Amino acid sequence: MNAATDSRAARDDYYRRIAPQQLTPLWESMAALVPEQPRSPAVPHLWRYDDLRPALLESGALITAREAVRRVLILENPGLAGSSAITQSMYAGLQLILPGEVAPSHRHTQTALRLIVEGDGAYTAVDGERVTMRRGDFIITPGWTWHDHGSDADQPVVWLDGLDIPLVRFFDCGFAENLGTDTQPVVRPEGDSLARYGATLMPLDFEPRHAASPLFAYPYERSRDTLARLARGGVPDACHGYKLQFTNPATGGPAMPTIGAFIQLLPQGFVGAGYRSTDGTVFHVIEGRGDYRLDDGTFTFGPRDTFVVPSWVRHRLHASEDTVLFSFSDRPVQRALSLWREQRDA
Ligand code: 1HN
Repeated sequence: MNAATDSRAARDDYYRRIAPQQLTPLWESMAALVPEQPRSPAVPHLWRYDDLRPALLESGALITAREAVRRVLILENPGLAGSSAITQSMYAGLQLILPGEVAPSHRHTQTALRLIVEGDGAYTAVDGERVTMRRGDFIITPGWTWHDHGSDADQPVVWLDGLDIPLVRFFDCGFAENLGTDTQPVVRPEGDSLARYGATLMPLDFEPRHAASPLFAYPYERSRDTLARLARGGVPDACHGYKLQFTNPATGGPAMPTIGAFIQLLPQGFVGAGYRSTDGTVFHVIEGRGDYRLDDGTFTFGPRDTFVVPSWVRHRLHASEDTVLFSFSDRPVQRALSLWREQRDA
């Protein structure tokens, strides 16, 4: 027996003997515990809306929104099977509500966002105010605020949900409760928060009720117009085209404390430079077509598709038409903890 096999056998024997004491040797796992750079188990993936839409609509005949509480198909990352996660920290799903249905009021410590994918005329109520949802609108549900959804539309309405579920699970700080009624009392008229907080004006007596934006609905009409004006007036970023962050107007910071949300315009013919960042990011195509190129493959996207780029995976965005992408990630958390990094090829 040579020295190497002898030490291997001796070490394995040692590991077996210490295991019952819940002890393991750091030197066997050090490189994996402290990698030289992120190597996410999450993988890039694209969900083509036209392909999944039949299954989503079929769920409408299987269960009501009331029985389901939320009738959602989870977009689970193929590299994170069983976790209900699309990145290590974020959850995403597509929610269906049919004409006349109600998704009953509840609240939880998880923060949620919605991006309306298909159909106009459903509504969501958040913290005493109702807003009608239209395609492309961005809506937030701050943690621990009552929220319920309903639909007066004459067709199915679908939106993308993004929540910080894996992050809250990691910290073991999830709480939830049902209001016990379908809908919460609506105490302010529709459009109230947009008027108060969405017009570069703030009430003098404004006191934050939580860390998230007091403006809870960001109409697509406005963000689309802003992007169009930016594109007329300036030069696109080499990696991102024209990209903006949804902000909390009271702070200028991100709209939610745990989730960063962004919207960007890639003009027709845009060929983005390589980019990677430590915040694994979920993209949703509001309009347009293009592809994102990875070092080892290309995904082609069209309207209403959703795709994910994990942490530190280099990618380049190309647009064959004027394209508007919505995206979200855990960037505010990483930045608050001084962990966030990015690398640009240009
Ligand atoms: C939730 O409350 C909603 O309010 C959507 O629409 C998805 C996933 C897990 C837990 C709560 C919603 C959710 C959720």
